[in-house]
Amino acid sequence: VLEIPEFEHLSYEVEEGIALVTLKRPEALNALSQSLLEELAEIPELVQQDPEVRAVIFTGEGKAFAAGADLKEIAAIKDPFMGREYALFGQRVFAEIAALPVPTIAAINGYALGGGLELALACDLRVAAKTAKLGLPEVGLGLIPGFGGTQRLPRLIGRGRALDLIFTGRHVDAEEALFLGLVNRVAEDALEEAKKLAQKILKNAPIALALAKESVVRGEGLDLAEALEIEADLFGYAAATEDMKEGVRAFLEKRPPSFKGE
Ligand code: CO8
Repeated sequence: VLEIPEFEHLSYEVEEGIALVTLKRPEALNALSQSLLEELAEIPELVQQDPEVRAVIFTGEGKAFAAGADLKEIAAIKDPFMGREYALFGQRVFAEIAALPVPTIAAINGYALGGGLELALACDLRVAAKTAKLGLPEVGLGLIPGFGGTQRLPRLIGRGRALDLIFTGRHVDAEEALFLGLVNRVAEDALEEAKKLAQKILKNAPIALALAKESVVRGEGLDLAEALEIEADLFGYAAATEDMKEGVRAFLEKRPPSFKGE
């Protein structure tokens, strides 16, 4: 039986294969305090221990997804070593989220700024509410993005577009975020739309989903020839699954497939 810890700053619920992680510090616009980050750090293990969980959605309570790292704590950083440790801690937490084998979606219900946007960038997909505002305002505070933003944003939307956001620190609305490729979908209700997207994804073969993600993630940063070899290896694994036989048989028999994750 899985022990779900008592969280103070977030909630964790699993429903129909989807784990929902809700940041709960609405009084501080879900600013990522050290204690909130420590709780977030427990999520990847919880997800991986539970075979029922086939997708994860991150969202925020109230009017923000997360308005960044906690500026009261940042104000206490005294020297470069402390700053570096602080950045490394957040980076490690987000790297573990990014490395989850199941699809992850950020349901951006409101502000996603600084560390908040960096959490969304560590997810595979992003769905924004029409009223959401996204940005990396760090340079306006004399800082730079430190939880992965200078690396994940240019990889996602390209260097020029990323540097526009990083240099100006401006907030972009959902419509512009969609145009930039920063979010995948815009909807009235980000969480509802994220759930629909997860349900659609979960109709597909689970091993194939994990292998597809692995191929994309491992290929990043490699040259094309090496990355294509990884794709071929992983394609081989997928082709040897029971689900592959079922998927192809179902197509030929003109019926929906019934995948077992085998
Ligand atoms: N940290 C702490 N508290 C916050 C934060 C935050 N990031 N954001 C908002 N709050 C608090 C406010 O202080 C306020 O508290 P109180 O009611 O006690 O005064 C409460 O949340 C509500 O906020 P506002 O009254 O400001 O709400 P508005 O609707 O007027 O404005 C904004 C909303 C525009 C989102 C505004 O709150 C804002 O600009 N927040 C700061 C956004 C920001 O700059 N984020 C980036 C932080 S830096 C960062 O994330 C770096 C990550 C990498 C770190 C690595 C470093 C080594």
